[in-house]
Amino acid sequence: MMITSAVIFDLDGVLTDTAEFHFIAWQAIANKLDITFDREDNEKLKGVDRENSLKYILAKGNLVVSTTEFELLLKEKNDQYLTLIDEVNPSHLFDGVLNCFTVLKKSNVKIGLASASKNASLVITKLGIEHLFDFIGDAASVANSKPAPDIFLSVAHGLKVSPKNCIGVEDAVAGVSAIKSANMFAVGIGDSKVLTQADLVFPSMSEFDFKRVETAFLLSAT
Ligand code: B16
Ligand code: MG
Repeated sequence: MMITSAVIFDLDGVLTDTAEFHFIAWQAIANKLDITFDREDNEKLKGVDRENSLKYILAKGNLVVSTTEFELLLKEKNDQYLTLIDEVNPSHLFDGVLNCFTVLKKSNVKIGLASASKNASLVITKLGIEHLFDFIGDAASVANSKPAPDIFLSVAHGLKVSPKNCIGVEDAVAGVSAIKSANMFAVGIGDSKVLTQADLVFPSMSEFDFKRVETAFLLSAT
């Protein structure tokens, strides 16, 4: 019988909503460059790392900048993002997350974090849940960002479990692709019409039902 060794969570859009802060910070950069950047654009950047997000914005504006300017823009965006997330506190944790973690701990299932954000540890600390993780992945230390499987595989390695015994939880299309490329069972949080690659989708974390996840996981392996 297959046993779930670990559940590996994405951060933004699964445990909390930092997308609005990314949006405000990227829009300020885009405005400065005279490039239109709306919420539709922001949706496309969910799960996409900082460098590739800036590349997307520059391509949208048909703009080419020097390496120095590129680095300065990344720093400016991140400085503003850090100012914005200063207000993050435990009340920003999505409903259902603490309950889900309690169920996993009772079931002896390890908990990992696989975020594309280099600020993930800071956000997790501000949310007051750092102590609940068995391993927190480091986005800065992996070669390829989502949809590549690297961050999910590095977290499985850090947790000392086999990827085939892991379940990944993601809200972004690129993130679900990363989980599937890592050969893990993918749980999507959001719209099943959007997260078509996911093995199972819940509209939000408050509907996450570990029994249903395990049953579907077992069935998928037979
Ligand atoms: P940073 P996730 C991702 O977090 C966000 O969805 C994405 O919008 C952001 O650009 C990326 O982190 C990088 O964040 O600039 O803080 O390193 O969804 O993978 O938890
Ligand atoms: Mg996400």
